[in-house]
Amino acid sequence: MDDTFYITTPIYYVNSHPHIGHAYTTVVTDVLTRFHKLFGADTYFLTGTDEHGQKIVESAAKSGLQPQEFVDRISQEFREMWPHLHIENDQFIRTTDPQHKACVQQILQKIFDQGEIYLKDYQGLYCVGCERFLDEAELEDGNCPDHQTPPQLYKEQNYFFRMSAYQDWLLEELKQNESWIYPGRYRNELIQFLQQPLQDLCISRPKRRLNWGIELPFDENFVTYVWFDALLNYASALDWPEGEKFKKYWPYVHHTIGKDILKTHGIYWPCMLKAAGLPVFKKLVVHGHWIVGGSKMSKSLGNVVDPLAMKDQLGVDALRYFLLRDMSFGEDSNFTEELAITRYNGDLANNFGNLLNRSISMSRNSFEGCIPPLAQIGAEENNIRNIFIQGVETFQEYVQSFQPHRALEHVAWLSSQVNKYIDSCKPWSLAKQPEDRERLGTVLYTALDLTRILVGLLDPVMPEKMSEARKALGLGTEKITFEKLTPGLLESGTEMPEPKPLFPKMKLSAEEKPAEVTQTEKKVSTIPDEKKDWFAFDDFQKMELKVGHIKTCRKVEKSAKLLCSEVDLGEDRLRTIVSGAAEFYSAEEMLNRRVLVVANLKPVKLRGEISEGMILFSDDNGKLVLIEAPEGVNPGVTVR
Ligand code: ME8
Repeated sequence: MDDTFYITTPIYYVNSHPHIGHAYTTVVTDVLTRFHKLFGADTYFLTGTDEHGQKIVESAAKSGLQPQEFVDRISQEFREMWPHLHIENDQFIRTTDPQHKACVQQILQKIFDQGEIYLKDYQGLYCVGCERFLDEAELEDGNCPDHQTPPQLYKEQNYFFRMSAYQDWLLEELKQNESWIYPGRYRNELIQFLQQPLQDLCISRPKRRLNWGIELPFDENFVTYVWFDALLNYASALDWPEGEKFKKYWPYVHHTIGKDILKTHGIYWPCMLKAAGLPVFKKLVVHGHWIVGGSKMSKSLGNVVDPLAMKDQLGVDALRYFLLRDMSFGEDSNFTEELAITRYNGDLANNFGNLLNRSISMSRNSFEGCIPPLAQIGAEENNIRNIFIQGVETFQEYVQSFQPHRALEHVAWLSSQVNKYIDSCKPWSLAKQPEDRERLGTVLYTALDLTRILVGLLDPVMPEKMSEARKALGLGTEKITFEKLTPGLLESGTEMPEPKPLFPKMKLSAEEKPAEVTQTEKKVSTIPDEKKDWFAFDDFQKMELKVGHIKTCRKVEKSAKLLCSEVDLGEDRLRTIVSGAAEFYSAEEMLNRRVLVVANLKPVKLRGEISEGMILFSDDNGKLVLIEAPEGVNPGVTVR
């Protein structure tokens, strides 16, 4: 194992809020960093945000903000999210950082001076979601396969990087270096892709179409293509070319990415590095996607899971554990609240948590609150100690081969071995016979000692919970070093405080509150800064929501915003309801719509009109869209 380890996450687009997919990549990267630290490596962990390009400009415009203000805001959300998830990154880079921009320009100039960038007329199909030109062959029914939208046809003059010149070299590298891309099937995918001629890469956008980007150093009429800009963050963050960090960490660079950006990282990036005269990355580590409700999470599908909501429900460390344990690295995996809670109850509450709790309780009860003395160890102790010595090695191998799910599966297995050992030695029976006291001490010592090793192995995944576990074992707050993860090093006689369950069993809220489960899964991330101000179901019951039918509608005089509607709610009269939607809907457009109405809102007077209820709209950063009731539902029907 190298004693230096540099690892990066993708830098995330700031066109939408952080979701559980971003959280997964960042948690995996954090955990891998912490493990390498545990194994004694000097580590560096980089994450950040990708802030240029057409997608960002379009999102900023939708929010009614200037691009800079918009990216500042969302980038801050990512930055603030990570400590909530116990992420300890060494650096957070933004592609709008001046130092990054200078680095991009310097590298572009270098490649341009080498004659590997040229200008030509171009026509291509551009997917804004992917921020790249697509080949015709990639389209499915004329749509981008990832975004299900048709690409836009652009005809323009642009600068191109002679990527095709690197095809043979890249193919050879991929064939020679079997462990370069992990898991191997992604390497095969890249090799397969390179069976077709590699096209040169369009690396500019004319400013008249897009001016939110890094200006090309050799032509002020163009900005840099967002992927060419973004990929270079991995080097610019280390102060390429002369920075100390660059010299120290670059030879050990590992990139963690989702499979959606395999091509940019596995094709564009090595070619760019080669052209810039930089050594290529050491390893590209590719994971699959979290699937929610049968599809990859996406804002447009409305199936985005908010990491903070999930963290509030499960606890941060248990969420981290679930993410790592349940996704076989490289494969897609389903995300449901039910799976998360089942995993929590199985591995954490029933297996590991129970082991910790019962070992401490039994020891405290029989040995005056202290870790028992270790007497003669027998065949059972030797056996389980050997399992652990081998187990720690196996665990390390899994981590170093980027199989965190396997590593955690192995810990769960080790934990169940100790539980079995306790069950077979029956300390509760030994406690009844004074002549078995030495044996009792040995059994309980062994259980506690091996639990200590598990705590050390789980610390990178659940740092806060394992700090509590160390305190519970009387070990103090200091982390257990890797050399100490071997049996027999627990100190007898150490006092242990009364244990509190570390992972109290959780109820599946699906059994009790099915509506809430669906809501959590389908919720669009809102990233609240503070804990949510939840209100009880009984309070919700107080609200009368009804289907209404708009019979008349007019603009309220001398008001730019207000519309006044007469609404049929299935009562013997029509209600007058005032809405602040005149900027988005004309009175004619409102007429005859079936809408959702809060029917028991206290009447108020607005600009002289009495309003007896509220018509519901979605409010997308100030843009109101009417929420309509389904066809065929009669006025007055209750909504819940
Ligand atoms: O692609 N499951 O940014 P991005 C698992 N800016 N991981 C997921 C996921 C899901 N459903 N959805 C997203 C970009 N991710 C570029 C990267 S790097 C130089 C530029 C994670 O905000 C996963 O790591 O679209 C994926 O590769 C990344 O977020 C895409 O983030």
